[in-house]
Amino acid sequence: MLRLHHSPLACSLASRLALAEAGLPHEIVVVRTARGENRTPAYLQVNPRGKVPALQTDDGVLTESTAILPYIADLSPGLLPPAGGFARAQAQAWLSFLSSTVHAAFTGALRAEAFEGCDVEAVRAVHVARLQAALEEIDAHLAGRDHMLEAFSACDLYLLVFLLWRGAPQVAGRLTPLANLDRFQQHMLSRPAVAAVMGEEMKLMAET
Ligand SMILES: N[C@@H](CCC(=O)N[C@@H](CS)C(=O)NCC(=O)O)C(=O)O
Repeated sequence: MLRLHHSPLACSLASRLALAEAGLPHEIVVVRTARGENRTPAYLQVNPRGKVPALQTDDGVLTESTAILPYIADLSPGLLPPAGGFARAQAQAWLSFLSSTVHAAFTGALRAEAFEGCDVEAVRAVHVARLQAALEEIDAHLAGRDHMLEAFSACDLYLLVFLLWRGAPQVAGRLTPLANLDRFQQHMLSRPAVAAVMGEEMKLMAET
């Protein structure tokens, strides 16, 4: 049985959505980072980095969204192009961009106070600018298309999570609205599996 360690609306949501879209049997273990549950000795045994997602498999624990998403896709063909070809490499390039550029910019913008000894507003402004540039690039890519790749994929699920983060109070009103991203977000939220997971996420958030 796959067990996903997940915090509500965190980046681990992409892995949760992928498991749901894949229709794979799995269990969600809620680790609320806002309550420090990712720093408990028990969780550090699962992931010594104290981060979500962590996916427990029969072969061991897998961390990092850019590894977990392809792992899930390979268990249930259809979520990414087949491994070994150029299309899969292109998908991997988008996953890497989302992780190393979009997620990193969000981290700086949402948690600017974590940059010790730096001016919080200056840190936030730099990261919001990087975020805006990255989102504009993806918005341009989505012009005239419904998906990041030729068809629906795990890349879309990963992107959706970051689009949802645009509503966080630290960045709300500081990012220029982008029409293709907004259209994409609505389209993704209308997928039945995504809508079902988002309903569960809202319940978890209400309990947080
Ligand atoms: N590169 C990792 C990043 C994981 C990550 O930063 N997770 C955040 C939630 S979005 C987390 O666990 N934060 C808790 C903390 O840093 O205390 C991935 O993509 O899986």
